[in-house]
Amino acid sequence: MNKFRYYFILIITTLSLFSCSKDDNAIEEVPLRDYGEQYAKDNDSIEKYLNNYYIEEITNAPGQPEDQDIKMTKIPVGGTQPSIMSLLNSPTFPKLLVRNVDLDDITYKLYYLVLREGVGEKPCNVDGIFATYKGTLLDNTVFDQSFDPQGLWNLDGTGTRGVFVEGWRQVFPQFRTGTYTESGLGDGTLTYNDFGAGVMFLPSGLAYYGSASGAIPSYTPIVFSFKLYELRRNDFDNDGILSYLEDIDGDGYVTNDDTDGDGKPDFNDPDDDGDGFLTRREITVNGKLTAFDLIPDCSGNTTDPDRNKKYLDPSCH
Ligand SMILES: [Ca+2]
Ligand SMILES: [Ca+2]
Ligand SMILES: [Ca+2]
Ligand SMILES: [Ca+2]
Repeated sequence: MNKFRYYFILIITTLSLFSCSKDDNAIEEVPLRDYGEQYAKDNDSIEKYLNNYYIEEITNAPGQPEDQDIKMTKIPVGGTQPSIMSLLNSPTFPKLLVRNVDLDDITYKLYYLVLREGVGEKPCNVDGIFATYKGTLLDNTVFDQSFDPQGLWNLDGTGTRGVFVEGWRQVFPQFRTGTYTESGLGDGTLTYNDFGAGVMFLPSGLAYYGSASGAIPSYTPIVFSFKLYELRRNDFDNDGILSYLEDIDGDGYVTNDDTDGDGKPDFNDPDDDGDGFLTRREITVNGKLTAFDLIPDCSGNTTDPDRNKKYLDPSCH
């Protein structure tokens, strides 16, 4: 079960005009809907949107806050505008892509639009990201937005700006940050260019599912357009190895890498190789953490790029 998923208890207060009943106040745990059935409905709604809406405009304004803003509009009756769905796997940008996400015993098709990939680094799925976004329902009603490029969101779910939407963790690792420079105004204003920008179309199972959130009703698919400006590397388990460096298979996601097979992925396991010695202790020499690139294998080798670093080697500590 996904550790970031949370559940809720709906408290139902029954008010009776005939107040003698012992059942006046009952607390009832409402079971969540079947994930597969709900996903089928959500996917229908999302695909209908993708087939019936087109991209009316993508703002091209380098260095301006509105750069890469997108306006998606319903195709009018008789209209010949190409639908968003017609951009599926397009060789040019904007392109619509699909990512398969296995969760809750089903495989979600996660549609996302790439307006621009970005030129910088990719966040892993538990890093911090500096991003702006606009969230809408499938009728284009805006439920939330943030315009601050220096707003930090923690994909690992920690802190006051921890992200609880699984779709964000799935989509952001497919994009890159951009570049920024001082605006020259001397007031600390930054000008951003070439950042990653896109739109994600999330079934409720990859968003808030059975929980209503603000203006989002429960069991509702949602859409986020977003811009990824910068990132911050996290060390979720504080073992001295940044989370993104615990991505052993290099796919950009650290939740599927578990060196000792104990069910706790390396990014969330303080003893990665399960030898009983904490990773942090294995990479500390004379009270100082060894730089990641210089961590030796069991023989002391620090240069072979294919060496098995000692904190991942259970026969060595
Ligand atoms: Ca770590
Ligand atoms: Ca991985
Ligand atoms: Ca483990
Ligand atoms: Ca260890």
